[in-house]
Amino acid sequence: MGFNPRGSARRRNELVSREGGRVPNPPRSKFIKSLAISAVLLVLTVACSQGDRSTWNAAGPVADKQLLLFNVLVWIMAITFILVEGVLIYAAIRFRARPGQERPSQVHGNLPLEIAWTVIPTILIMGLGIWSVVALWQLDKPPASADYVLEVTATGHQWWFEFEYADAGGGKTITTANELRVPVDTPVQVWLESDDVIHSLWIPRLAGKVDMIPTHTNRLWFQADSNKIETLPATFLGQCAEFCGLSHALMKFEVTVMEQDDYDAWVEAYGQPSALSPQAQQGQNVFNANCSSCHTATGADAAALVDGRVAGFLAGGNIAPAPNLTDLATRQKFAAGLLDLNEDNLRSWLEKPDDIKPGNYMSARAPFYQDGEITLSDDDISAVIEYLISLK
Ligand code: HEC
Ligand SMILES: [Cu+2]
Repeated sequence: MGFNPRGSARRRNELVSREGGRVPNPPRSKFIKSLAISAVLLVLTVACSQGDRSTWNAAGPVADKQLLLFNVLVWIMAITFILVEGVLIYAAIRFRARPGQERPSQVHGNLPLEIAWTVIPTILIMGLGIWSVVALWQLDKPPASADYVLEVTATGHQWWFEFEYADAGGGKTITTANELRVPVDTPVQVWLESDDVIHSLWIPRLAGKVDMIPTHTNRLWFQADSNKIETLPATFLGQCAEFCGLSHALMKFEVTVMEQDDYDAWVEAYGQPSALSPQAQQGQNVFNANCSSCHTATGADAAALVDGRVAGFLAGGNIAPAPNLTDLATRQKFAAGLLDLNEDNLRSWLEKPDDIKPGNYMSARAPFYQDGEITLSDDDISAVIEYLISLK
């Protein structure tokens, strides 16, 4: 038999404590602890809803639709929960067993009640279900009535985002990283892919979260509405929303919403060679010798380079898929939205990328890193930084 009187006697003795005093009641301190943890979690969740990453601050039709669906679901669920639990708690207290009480009258069945609590939930669940499915279809692709849709392919990499525009405007192909630029009031269709593991694209104020799955293309669309944005250009924060490894939490990006004219100017300027200072020219040589096996800095990636990188990645060689740096100096941030773009931060990134992004595939694979520290000379580092900040 499972019952062990000696064991439980020993346990009871321990509760009276070695000093002979009474031990505090454990369930109660547990209750206080969980109350404290809940309070902290509540504060944290509230903090999450602040600022540029708040889903409650929708800035376009897709985010609006998601928010409405969310609000209606949550309110219906909250009201149902409070009603049902309220009646349950009331009944449990009001009709609890009392000493000396007689056996209460036994009731069997109540047809009107039973019909009501079958029909009401059925209507609620069917209604919400149909609405959710219709919303899902609508969130997939832009309305057919749109006369222009910008198409972008977003690829998730450990741990950064690549954005390719097959036609960014005027037939120009653009590849960039970690900053998605779009014109305001324009529907954007995003094709979602992954190069390694599953990631998820999420721009809380605009759209998301949809998984980026290797060998399978998903899609979402969004639009930023000028009447919901105070000033342009406006920045919307994005984040990978599917755990994808060591630096997942550091895998961010930005969506920059621009006036059409500013966007067109960016497309126009992309990849145009700019005049380099002598130091930047030296930097270009350093770049070509050390960095261009993984990075491109002159226009969209050549297909051969992409294939070579993927092959090298699979073979575990000295190369890895890496952000296209052609327009690096026009970005506000780099290293997947982590650092402001300036010379000091570029230096920190180059010198010890692991301090910024643990497990990154730059210091893991580039031959000029030893134990995560750069072996290039100070002179070369300064020169390559000068080159990087001339990439516009
Ligand atoms: C082995 C391939 C490889 C080599 C060689 C390499 N990098 Fe990288 N680099 C990467 C990868 C991968 C990332 C993305 C890391 C991440 O965000 O997780 C990266 C990120 C960067 C970034 C940030 C880009 C962005 O859009 O956020 C800069 C800047 C950069 N590298 C500069 C350089 C320079 C300069 C050199 C040469 C001195 C170099 N890299 C050599 C693979 C490489
Ligand atoms: Cu991730």
